[in-house]
Amino acid sequence: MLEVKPSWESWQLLIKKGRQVWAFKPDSDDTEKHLDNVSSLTEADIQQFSKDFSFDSRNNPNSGDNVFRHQYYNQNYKEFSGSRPVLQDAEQQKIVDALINGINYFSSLQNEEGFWSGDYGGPLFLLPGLLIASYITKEAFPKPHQELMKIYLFNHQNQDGGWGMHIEDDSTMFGTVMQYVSLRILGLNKDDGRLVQARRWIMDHGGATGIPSWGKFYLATMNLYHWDGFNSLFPEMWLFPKWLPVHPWRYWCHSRMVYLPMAYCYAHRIQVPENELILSLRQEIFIDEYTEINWPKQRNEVCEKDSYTIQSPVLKWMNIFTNTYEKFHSKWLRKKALAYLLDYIHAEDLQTKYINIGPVSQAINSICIWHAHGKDSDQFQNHVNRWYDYLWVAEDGMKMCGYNGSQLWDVAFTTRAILESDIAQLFKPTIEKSYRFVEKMQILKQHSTHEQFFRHPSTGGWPFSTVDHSWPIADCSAEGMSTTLSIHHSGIVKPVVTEERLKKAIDVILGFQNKDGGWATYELTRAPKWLEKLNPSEIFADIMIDYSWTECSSTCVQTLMEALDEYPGYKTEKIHSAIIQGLKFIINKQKEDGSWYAGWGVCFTYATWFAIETLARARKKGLYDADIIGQSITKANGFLISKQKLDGGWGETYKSCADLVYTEAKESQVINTAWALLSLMAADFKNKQIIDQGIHLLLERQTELGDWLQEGISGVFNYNCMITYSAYRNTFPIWALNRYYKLFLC
Ligand code: LAN
Repeated sequence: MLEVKPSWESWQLLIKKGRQVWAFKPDSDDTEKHLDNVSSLTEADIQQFSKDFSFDSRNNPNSGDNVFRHQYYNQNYKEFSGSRPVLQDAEQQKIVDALINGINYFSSLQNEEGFWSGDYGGPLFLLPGLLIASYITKEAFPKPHQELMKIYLFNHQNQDGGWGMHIEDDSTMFGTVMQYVSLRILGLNKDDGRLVQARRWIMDHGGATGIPSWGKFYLATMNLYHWDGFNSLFPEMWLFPKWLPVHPWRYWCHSRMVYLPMAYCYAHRIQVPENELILSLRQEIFIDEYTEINWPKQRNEVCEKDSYTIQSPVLKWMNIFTNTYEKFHSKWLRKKALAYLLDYIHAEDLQTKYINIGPVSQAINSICIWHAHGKDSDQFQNHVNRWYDYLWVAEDGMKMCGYNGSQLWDVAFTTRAILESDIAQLFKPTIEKSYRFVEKMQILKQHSTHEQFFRHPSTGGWPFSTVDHSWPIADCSAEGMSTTLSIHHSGIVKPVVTEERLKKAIDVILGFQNKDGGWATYELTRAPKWLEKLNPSEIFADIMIDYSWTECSSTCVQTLMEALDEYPGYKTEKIHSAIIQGLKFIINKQKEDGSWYAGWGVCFTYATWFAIETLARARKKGLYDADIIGQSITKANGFLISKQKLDGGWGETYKSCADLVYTEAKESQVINTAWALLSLMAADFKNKQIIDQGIHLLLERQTELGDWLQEGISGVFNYNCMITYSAYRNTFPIWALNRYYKLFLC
């Protein structure tokens, strides 16, 4: 049995159709009733919370997802009772045993619906956004949630008193001021020693005037920053003709869906009325007297700890224009633009069943809907209901996740990892459950407002999380399809996903290919690269348009290769040419040292795995010039070997992503090791000793239960913010061991 601390037990994860919400002492397992019993928190409960959720982030700021894992393990774990392959060689037997234990352990965490829940935290600016929304709308979180949020925020305070943008980050003004304000909203006294220390950090770094623009926005809604200190968001640009390259329909959907409600709040100058807390906070976070601050001068002030991208001259000029327009704007046009923004938010709400595309837009949309329809409106209450889809409880407290989960993504990878060899036949129930889930998550219809609001065709695609979220993503669609096919081929289930549905998936994947031959995330690239010059965020790079990525392109090419085999005769020429263009794109992205840079994982080992896997498959199928592929793979192998550590493993830190250079972690990391091993094995790398050393590290690091410990963070977005993928520590070591088993042991 694993230890479940007393107060962990009072939190239960409720599941429905992929939805996952944590409920405090729930009366039933109905997700809709997760708030029914939350008033029963006692003083003793609170004390127990602070004992049971004490967490030392100096050791490792990444929690191990133990609240969920220990509960599930205790409820579901069964000794493996199937017939294990028996090998002559004791060392080899250890590898098979590690593989079986790894799958057996992880299967115990799969729920009845067939997916793996998990922590998807990491960024530290999300929870504050939601707390600010809850403060403005006076829709407070229940006490138990508030207590656990406080614990989380303190658990991630850095030694210097500040907070970073994500859990591994050094302190920044954005991180520090946002957590500081959050803690004050949650009722902490300003004289609390930890807040005093945080204030010192803020003052030592120039005060909150230098918070980056997203922070300025949140502070403005809190009446802690004058709206004059914020560059205009020019809501009228939504009324531009669609052919203009700067029309926001062309932005990357996440930027579009964040700047949309931000523009609404800006135009209405939404702000909470002054009150005691606000007046006090104004004295706590600024160096100068609040009323004396020259606000327009602060618009472009950014603390140097935060500055990641620098404002371009084009953006500066545009700001001068839009800020001037703001002074004289036409009331009629403004009204029209605001009506349009609200219609758009309504459509997004209906399309996503109020989940919304992501955590930032969910919180800001909630504010807009509250402003437009009031606290008691169904629309607002539906939003509030979905706030809980983003919250997660782990041993470091309650956090807000980067999405409403990574359900489909994790099922796809994990299932494919198990299906890598015949070992899967020993885990039929796991695969059957996965199949049920993947089948249910395919997007089969789209909302009537889809086209009107610039959505890319969805039907046949798969999302990253759940079908209710319903934004399909290029590589998630490909993963969904590949997983379905792999399960069909295993013979473990009776197929129910029809040929027609899979052909729709192929169409979706084809429809996502860009002119440059690659694949982006949710949509096609809709505007030229120079639009990036208008990126106003200061803290993220490449957020303006949806770019083609090595990882997304690789997955799509792999799935299209499978489609060729599966449905010979179906759009063969088109698929063939899409594959060739895709391969060219991938080869062109290879760096001089043989590696690929990743946009969504940490980092070079991640993208290199995707690329090699794809190129090696293309080589086997004879789909591309063998010499060119051969050279590329040889170079990539050279890169990987050069990065192997003395203990046989590989390890990168998040700095690889932010600095764009390979940054070695002090210790090897099992996830990086698994990616490197998967690549080398896919490439038929001949020096087996190197592979053996890596496999040895995976075995050494495996716990007795068959788990691996959580090490460094492994996901990223927009180069500069990191995000947790809690399933990766199991999925990828399992996958690497299983490939080794297939190639060398059976
Ligand atoms: C994700 C999560 C999944 C990820 C993959 C599918 C892994 C990737 O291959 C493509 C990009 C995608 C879909 C992705 C894009 C950016 C997201 C949505 C996230 C990292 C999860 C959270 C992040 C989102 C932008 C966070 C909110 C912050 C903003 C800057 C708006």
